[in-house]
Amino acid sequence: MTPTVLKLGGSVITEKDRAETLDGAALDAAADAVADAMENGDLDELVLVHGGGSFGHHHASEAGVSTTEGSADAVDAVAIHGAMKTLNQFVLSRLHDRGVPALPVHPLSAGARDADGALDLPMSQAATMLGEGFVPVLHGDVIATEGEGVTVLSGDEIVTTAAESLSAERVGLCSTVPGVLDAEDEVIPEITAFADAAHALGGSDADEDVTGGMAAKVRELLDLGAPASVFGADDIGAFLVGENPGTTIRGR
Ligand code: IP8
Repeated sequence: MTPTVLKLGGSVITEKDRAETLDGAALDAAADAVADAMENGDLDELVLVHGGGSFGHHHASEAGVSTTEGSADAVDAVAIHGAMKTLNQFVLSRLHDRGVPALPVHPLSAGARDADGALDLPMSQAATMLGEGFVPVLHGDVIATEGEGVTVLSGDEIVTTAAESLSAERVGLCSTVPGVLDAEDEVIPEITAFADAAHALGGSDADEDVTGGMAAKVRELLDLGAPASVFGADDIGAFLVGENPGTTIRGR
């Protein structure tokens, strides 16, 4: 099994500045690219992950919940989780419209974090789904966290966990920018150590993103066994057919 793991950034598929608003055209284009790659036999196995955009981040920021600040309020937790399930349903239905056999995996019901922040997110559902020809679709979520109630689990952390557990061959992060940008806003083609890009990496460009920006992504991707690509929405198709658009991050 050599799956490809692709994350659709929440800012790509939603209007990030308006609460719970989908970017339908962007999601359609992403779903087209996935359907084309599967139909043409370019993909062996695919795991999709999507972020929160104006669904999860809006509710998380209202409730004051982040990856480190928890909440013991079940109503707040369900508001965040419910918004993410709504977004997940949009993603699934656009994929189903194109014949992609997508199935949801909701992290809140699957995993937990211990008091040291270590994530336990079993991938047996996703692995079995892949074996049965499905495309598992995971999403950023809230997750039960020892000593904190629930905290936010970002899609990026799911990507790295899924990539390691499922021995992914390739990892792609589709973002609102065409790659990791240098000080002149040019795409850095390859990063093999954080120092390659440290001077150019700032925080996230949206105030309500509670899970950190490009710097955090690069650090996590450098730790992966598989090469990872960071690219913009126009390059989803190129990535899925095996090209290396945007920035390629190879840590090991
Ligand atoms: O957009 C965050 O996922 P991300 C999900 O991948 C929530 O950081 C619930 C805010």
